[in-house]
Amino acid sequence: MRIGKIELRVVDLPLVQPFVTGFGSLTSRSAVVVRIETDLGEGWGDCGAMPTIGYSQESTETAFSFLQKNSGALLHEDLSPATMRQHFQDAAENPMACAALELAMLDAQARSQSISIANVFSQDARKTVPAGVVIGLAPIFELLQEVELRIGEGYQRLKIKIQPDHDVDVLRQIRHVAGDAIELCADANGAYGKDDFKVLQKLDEFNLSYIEQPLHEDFSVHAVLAQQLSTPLCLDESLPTIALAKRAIDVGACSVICIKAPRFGSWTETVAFMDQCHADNIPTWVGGLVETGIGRRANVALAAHPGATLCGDIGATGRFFAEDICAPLTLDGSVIAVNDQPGFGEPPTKEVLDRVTVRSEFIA
Ligand code: OSB
Ligand code: MG
Repeated sequence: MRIGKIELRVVDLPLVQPFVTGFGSLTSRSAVVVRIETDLGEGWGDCGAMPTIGYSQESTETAFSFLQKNSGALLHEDLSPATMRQHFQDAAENPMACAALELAMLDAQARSQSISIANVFSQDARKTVPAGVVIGLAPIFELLQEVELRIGEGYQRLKIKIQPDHDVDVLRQIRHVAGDAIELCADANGAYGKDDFKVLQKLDEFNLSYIEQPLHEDFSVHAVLAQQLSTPLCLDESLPTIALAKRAIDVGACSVICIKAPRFGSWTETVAFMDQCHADNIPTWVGGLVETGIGRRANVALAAHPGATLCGDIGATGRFFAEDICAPLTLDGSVIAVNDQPGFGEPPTKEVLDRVTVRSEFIA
């Protein structure tokens, strides 16, 4: 494929309610959106980089300036989504920016071949994926209300953000309200350290599917913790590359993998990794980065891969945004339908996209 033009935008979408994690309170999501015009047609991608650094070393600003500076090298070259990466030298610092470009190329290619993104990722893609949602940090009274709301909406699995002094008692009350049939897991975003094993052991009683990123420590400390818990460990921030994800499994630092293709820097390499995890019986699930409708659709398509054996952070787009750049994704009972139209299906709504764009640039 040959790219003739690249349109970079920063969009800013207000959240319906603040999303509070250990990284802070997110009240609006600024994100980079990429549109390419190619000899095969148009393609869209969005960038997982968060508005500020914290979750990773990339931000909306660093991703935008990386793409502004470097994506011109792609113009008019004969490229595939895989060979595109050879044009980037400093890509190690900008995995999410690269993944956004790759996604746009995959979308253009899929649209031109009338294949859905889910079928690009797997010929055996599921038709629906289970719906899971993340519940941020909040006072216990609000949390319990949100737990009831989400269960009523149909979610099968709730991921509860935890941190020191917001853990054992919170999960006990949530398990009580949610009942035993709901899948629960906890995400600490690395809030605990090597002296906190005792409190983490207390979480074993709540029958969590896994504890995600409990520690800010290295693999060896996670491996020791894993030995002392009956609850499986899952890593997120500690796995910035696929190579590190493989190593984490090998050294026993975790037994479950949180898949975020933008964090790994490539959608196609992530699919190959999921094929391998599936063959090796390593459970994985697809996480989110509060993406726009483009990235959310890509996440749904990835969650349709047979290697995504656990329910992920795959929820309705209205959970974060009253208005998104794409048509909303909604729950159908307790699942979300996987798009079967070419590429992502219906592209972003031009009128909304223009209204929420705060910065744009054409590379041609
Ligand atoms: O740790 O999984 C995380 C959002 C931004 C950065 C890190 C994380 C998250 C979430 C949100 O938990 C998940 C979602 O997008 O639904
Ligand atoms: Mg996480």
